[in-house]
Amino acid sequence: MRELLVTGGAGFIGSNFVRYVVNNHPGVRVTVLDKLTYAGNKENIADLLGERVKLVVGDICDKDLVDRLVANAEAVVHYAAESHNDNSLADPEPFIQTNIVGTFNLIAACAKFKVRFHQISTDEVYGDLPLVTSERFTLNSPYNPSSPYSASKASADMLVRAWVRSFGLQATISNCSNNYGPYQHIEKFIPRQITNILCGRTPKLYGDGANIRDWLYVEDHSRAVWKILTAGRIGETYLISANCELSNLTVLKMILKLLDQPLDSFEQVKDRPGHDLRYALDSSKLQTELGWKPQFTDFKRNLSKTIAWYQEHYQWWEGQKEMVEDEYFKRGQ
Ligand code: NAD
Ligand code: TDX
Repeated sequence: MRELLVTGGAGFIGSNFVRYVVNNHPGVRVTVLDKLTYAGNKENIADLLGERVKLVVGDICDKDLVDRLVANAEAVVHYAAESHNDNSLADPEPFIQTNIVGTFNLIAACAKFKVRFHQISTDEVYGDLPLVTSERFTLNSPYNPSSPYSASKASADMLVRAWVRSFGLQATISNCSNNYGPYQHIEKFIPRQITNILCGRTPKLYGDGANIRDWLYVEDHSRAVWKILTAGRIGETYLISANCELSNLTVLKMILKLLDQPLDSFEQVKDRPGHDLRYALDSSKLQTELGWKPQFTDFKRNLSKTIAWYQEHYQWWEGQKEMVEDEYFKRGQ
């Protein structure tokens, strides 16, 4: 793998992956294809741009551009997406375009030019689990998405599977749990609460905060994707998780404590419609077959590192804060 095309490489997880590749796999060159939507930021990869990393600003829905770039790649790692559930409830249309039509363009081009494809997906395609069980989603769990976002990701995964079977697409899929770490957009739960506190706003908890998410530090995700890309079996799906289940209330209280705030200094706001209760994934196939193990397993320590990153990068997020919070305010959140 010497020539990678990384879609969405200027977003949160994509930019962390590009950084991981540059730091750990010399000899690999990366072309990032990113539309630079509100969620994409050239700054995320600015220090990497040069001989090994190029940025093409463009849309995965642009067939001609996708064909041109895929024809020159050895593999495509597909991160580009509209990624926020709340936005998909307010305006689903861009999710259908980017997540479904955009993925279709990429896999059609990869099949045409015989280029290896890796689909980045989410645990949310499986729907949710009850709060009080030890059950986890496995590769046998049926797809049962709840929101327009997760339905669009599920649709994209299904297209990839069909292209593997019908057109011989050389593809793998990974479904990952909730990521956290540097460069995550401040619309998402953890950075929203950190930056709320840093700029004197009250943290906002949906409903009673009992909902559970399964947290993974973003660098562990990058290592897993590299393993699957280079050693995964074609046509297979791998689930990525570090078994770090925490309720939203627990995470919020950890953030408050790490920032020396009273533990009750948050506001309960309107719950998300259709709010998934609990996610949990069984990643044993990735662990036993490909030898991946999460390395960043101390959640409190990595949360603290993440808080420090937002403290040290005010200029990265403060320009967007008011706009993001105005949107939430309009939705009662
Ligand atoms: P993000 O919103 O931070 O980044 C998405 C990137 O895609 C941005 O840079 C944006 O500009 C780009 N993009 C959007 N539409 C595009 C288009 N039409 N053409 C080209 N580029 C476009 O998202 P993220 O949180 O980094 O998620 C990346 C991927 O990982 C997504 O596919 C998401 O479904 C998946 N995922 C995310 C999580 C998570 O916890 N955030 C967990 C599992 C899977
Ligand atoms: O202000 C908030 N208060 C709150 O209580 C926000 C923004 C969220 N929440 C809750 C909703 C969820 O239960 O926190 C939890 C996490 O919310 P998000 O950060 O919006 O993530 P989630 O909806 O779980 O989806 C994430 O993980 C799976 C990513 O955004 C998806 O792209 C990924 O597929």
